[in-house]
Amino acid sequence: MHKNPTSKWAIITGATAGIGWATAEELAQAGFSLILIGRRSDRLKELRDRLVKSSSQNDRNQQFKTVQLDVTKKSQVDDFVQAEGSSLENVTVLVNNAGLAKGSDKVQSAQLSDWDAMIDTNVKGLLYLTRAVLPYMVKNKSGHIVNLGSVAGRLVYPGGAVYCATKFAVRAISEGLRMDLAGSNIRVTNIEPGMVNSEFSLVRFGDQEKADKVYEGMTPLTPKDIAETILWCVQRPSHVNIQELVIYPTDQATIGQVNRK
Ligand code: NDP
Ligand code: 8X3
Repeated sequence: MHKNPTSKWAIITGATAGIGWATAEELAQAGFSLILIGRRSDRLKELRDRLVKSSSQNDRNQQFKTVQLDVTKKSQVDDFVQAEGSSLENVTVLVNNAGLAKGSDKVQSAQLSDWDAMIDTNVKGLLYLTRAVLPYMVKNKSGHIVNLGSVAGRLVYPGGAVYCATKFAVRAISEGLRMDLAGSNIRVTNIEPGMVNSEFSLVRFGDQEKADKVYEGMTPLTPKDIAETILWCVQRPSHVNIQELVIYPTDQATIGQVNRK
């Protein structure tokens, strides 16, 4: 793949913010070389620079590669696979994190473009990357797919029909993958967080004030909380597969029930 690679390579989609960024930092700290995917090239560069700096301080033989890519664009995923070629054999972990909610309108008044964005990113993008990387993992008889589901993949709330549907889909895909991959020694984990203070609500509402209100008076999870959880799942012995992991802030009992000061 690259000169003097470490044996552990992970791909993280949506590495330019929030959970993906924090996961890159955790995995790098644990010695992984990384392929970092996202649409914002300035953020990818900033993240790479940070990782390179801290890894050289640790004197580690790690590599960090950035790929500006929109996971909803199959042609871009194809180009990525083509460019990487058989070097994808070195990838042991795929973190399918890129995802978003757009709006919270009722079905009868929602924007169709919001639905397209959520379905294309959260479901189709996840599938494109998974399909691209899996054959190499199957050949190696080893690998770990970590999907970012959500508590919204277990419960539906008003104004969340389509976002929830995409996360229910992530859960179904994770379960189906485990069945299809039985005997392949490949693990599939579905991480299902509650409220995490990232750019998620800003992207959803397009308004910082509205986004801040979501977490007002309560203590949400941080992206680092989720990243540490992902690393823990990945670091279990290979015979242990954390299939699903639901993680809420202590201040959130369930969707819609939040303790606010
Ligand atoms: P952020 O908005 O902070 O980060 C989302 C990331 O996804 C960004 O790096 C963004 O990068 C990337 N992304 C979005 N669309 C695309 C695309 N088409 N192609 C490539 N990358 C894309 O949100 P979070 O970190 O909170 O979200 C990460 C995941 O966690 C999502 O799947 C989300 O649904 C899930 N989740 C979040 C929760 C929360 O409360 N925050 C709770 C439960 C689950 P860029 O814009 O540069 O492409
Ligand atoms: C994000 C969690 O409750 O905002 O997946 O839908 S929620």
